[in-house]
Amino acid sequence: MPTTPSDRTVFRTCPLCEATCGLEITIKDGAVARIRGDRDDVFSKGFICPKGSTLKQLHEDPDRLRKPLIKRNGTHVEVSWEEAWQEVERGLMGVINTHGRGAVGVYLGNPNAHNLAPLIYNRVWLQALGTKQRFSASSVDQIPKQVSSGYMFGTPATIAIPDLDRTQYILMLGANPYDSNGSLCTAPDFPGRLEAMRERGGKLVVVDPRKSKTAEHCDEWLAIRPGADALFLAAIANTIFEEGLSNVGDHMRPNVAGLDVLPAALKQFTASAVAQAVGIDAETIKRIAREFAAADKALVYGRIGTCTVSFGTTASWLVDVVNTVTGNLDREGGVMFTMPAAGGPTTRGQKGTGKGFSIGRGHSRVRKFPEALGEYPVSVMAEEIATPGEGQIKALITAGGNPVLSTPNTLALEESMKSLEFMVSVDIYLNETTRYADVILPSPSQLERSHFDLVFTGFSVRNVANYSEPVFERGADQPDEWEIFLKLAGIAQGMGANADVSMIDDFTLDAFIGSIMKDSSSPTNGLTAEQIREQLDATGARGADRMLDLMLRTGPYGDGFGANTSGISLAHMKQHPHGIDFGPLEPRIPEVLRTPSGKVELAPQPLLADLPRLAQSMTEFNDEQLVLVGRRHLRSNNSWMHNIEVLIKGKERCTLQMHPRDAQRVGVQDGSVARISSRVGAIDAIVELTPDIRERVVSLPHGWGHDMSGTRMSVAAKRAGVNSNVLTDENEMDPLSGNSVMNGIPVTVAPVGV
Ligand SMILES: Nc1nc2c(c(=O)[nH]1)N[C@H]1C(S)=C(S)[C@@H](COP(=O)(O)OP(=O)(O)OC[C@H]3O[C@@H](n4cnc5c(=O)[nH]c(N)nc54)[C@H](O)[C@@H]3O)O[C@H]1N2
Ligand SMILES: Nc1nc2c(c(=O)[nH]1)N[C@H]1C(S)=C(S)[C@@H](COP(=O)(O)OP(=O)(O)OC[C@H]3O[C@@H](n4cnc5c(=O)[nH]c(N)nc54)[C@H](O)[C@@H]3O)O[C@H]1N2
Ligand code: SF4
Ligand SMILES: [Mo]
Repeated sequence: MPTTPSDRTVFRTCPLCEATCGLEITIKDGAVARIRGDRDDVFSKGFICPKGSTLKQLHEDPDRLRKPLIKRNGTHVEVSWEEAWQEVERGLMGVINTHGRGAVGVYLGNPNAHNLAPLIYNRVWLQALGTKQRFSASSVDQIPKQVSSGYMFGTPATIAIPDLDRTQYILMLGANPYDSNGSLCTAPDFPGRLEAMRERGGKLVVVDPRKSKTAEHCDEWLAIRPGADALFLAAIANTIFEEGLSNVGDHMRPNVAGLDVLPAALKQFTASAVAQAVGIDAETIKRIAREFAAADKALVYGRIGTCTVSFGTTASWLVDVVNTVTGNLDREGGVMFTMPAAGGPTTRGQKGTGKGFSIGRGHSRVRKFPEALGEYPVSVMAEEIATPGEGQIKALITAGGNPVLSTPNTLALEESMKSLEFMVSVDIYLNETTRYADVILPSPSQLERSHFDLVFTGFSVRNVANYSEPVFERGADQPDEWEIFLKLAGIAQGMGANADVSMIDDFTLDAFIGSIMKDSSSPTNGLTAEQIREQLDATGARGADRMLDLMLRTGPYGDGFGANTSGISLAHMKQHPHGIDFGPLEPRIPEVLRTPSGKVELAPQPLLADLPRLAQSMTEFNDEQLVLVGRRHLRSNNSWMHNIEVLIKGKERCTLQMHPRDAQRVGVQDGSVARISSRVGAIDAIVELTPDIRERVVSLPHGWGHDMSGTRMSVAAKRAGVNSNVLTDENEMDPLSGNSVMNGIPVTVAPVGV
């Protein structure tokens, strides 16, 4: 723990989104006086968005939990940590002893990906629990991209990242980085980087049913029909093949497999065959294909809008197919692979080949959906809780997640949650989800913990690393987040509420050292496990920091415990509060691959096998049907930054955007309240007319609906908005990954009170 003189300036990475901006935080009289962008940050160079400075308000938010809560007679009351842990032991072990370990369900939410301790320790308590009923926000987000990348490159962490700063042509689908600041492409000041590309003569094409803020700043906007990106990309690839424009490049030629079967597999997806279903005319599709193939350095980038649809995995695959067949995979200005400082699946083990990737190690109990990445789709969570029988979920643990607002068919999920025998949440608020918890365990504030972006240093547009020490000391009895997770692990192992977390931590570390020693590619300078342990302990670090030190030192830029004297360690990172820049991305194929063939698999069998379904979608669309898509706003963050007054004030944001002609057809007016209904539910929202949206498409943001009883978010409750996931349908999924369909939901819109 650093000591905390009352006046000082510290530097820290913002943990709120994937952009990982550097912050300069001025402390006066022991409190945050100001937060602004860190101009010396090696990556963000002073860029910040309106959310970054609100870490002050978040830290000071009186509604943020500082003590554990236990539900007594329907009301949450503050208790000591000791009491909370005893309750967790009683409740959790009660369920495990009666119904078995398979009766415990787990849901992990998005903030886990931005938080060092859970990234290291979640697997420890999950292993201790020994349940297969695992769910996460991945299956309402990026899992299709991970599945397609797993098939193509060998691991689900091997994701090809846009080389934004050197490209000359971006075909962007279903992403709006002007509001989201980017995803699966860590690039602080993403908008600035796009503008720089256009200034150097590059072209930005945005494919989005809505004229998003990014589309307002592009060279060409294509208003695609929701869900049709896979067809669009198939036709782009088809045109490239048909017109002889394919060229994978000399560097890639020996490293790709499946190129021979692709042209035939995609033969039926001609521009004219898909045009109607896609909603973009054939000539435009062909022109974009030609432009893309002719561009000096070009890349396709697809995100949420391409993933949370029923062809999510197919679209994600075709993104990389188009990149590869135009010679833009693994080359400057195309898509490339980041080299993460703390190492990971793309740096460890044998280089250039591996076990490859598959799904389906087990199936969900009720709907028999295949496992992917060690979890089941969150779309099946409610039925796993609600359906009686062996393996039914009776206890639920949520950590950093708000599935009630974030996952499909809220009403069904909530109904199921009422039947749980026990629920515990690790969270910082009493919100729509945690109100169901019997025990809520608060994480320390974002400013009371160390930070290192284990995930996003693997997906960034430059090779960078940045470590932040805690700004403030934790409150007297507030455990660190890793201690919370290891206590959970101890309890799940039957060690009880008094489980010794430092002992479990030592044990976990020793196991990790053991696995690194087994990996001959890890530099350990010939030391024994004991010597490594001694060196790590000598720094005084424990928990997440000590584990991070081990990862950094044995990572690709590490000091290897002396093997590389100019290499990095945690101590080294602490001397660089503005981060370290290891330079632009460099070609990594074939070394990065972990496929059994040692090649990029351009035509994975599961994707070829699903092409008939894609072909069917060319004819199965309904031009009359209104469909709902989502959107994000810069001043919001999924469901949970809505209790910050400075972010939430101003114009109402939770509105139903709609084309004036659609409004006329259904009889609603600008500013009036409309009822939106889907197969599973109905909500009322204020209509906002705009010509900047494709006809028959309406848009509503997610993460709202804060007017539920029993929560403690006083600011959010005043600007509640409505929950769009009352409308999303748990039966609509991407069959290849289990991802929920969150975009393109069939709805009707009608005036309220008529
Ligand atoms: N309709 C629709 N639904 C969507 C989407 C969409 O586009 N449309 N997007 C989806 C996407 S991409 C995502 S990622 C998911 C997000 O889904 P979730 O992760 O389930 O939801 P969040 O809103 O991120 O909720 C984060 C929770 O973590 C808590 N929290 C915040 N910081 C911390 C912390 O440091 N520690 C702990 N322990 N808890 C913390 C918050 O209080 C909140 O309860 O939503 C998905 N839902
Ligand atoms: N301010 C803010 N920033 C965030 C978040 C936030 O909630 N608020 N959430 C964070 C998270 S968890 C994530 S995953 C990222 C997501 O980051 P992005 O992927 O950039 O997500 P969005 O901003 O929702 O942009 C998705 C776009 O897809 C469009 N779209 C919808 N359906 C389709 C379709 O079928 N095809 C195509 N081509 N487009 C479609 C929508 O109109 C929308 O403009 O943002 C992160 N950053
Ligand atoms: S863009 Fe993201 S990382 Fe940067 S300040 Fe905003 S919320 Fe934080
Ligand atoms: Mo997300």
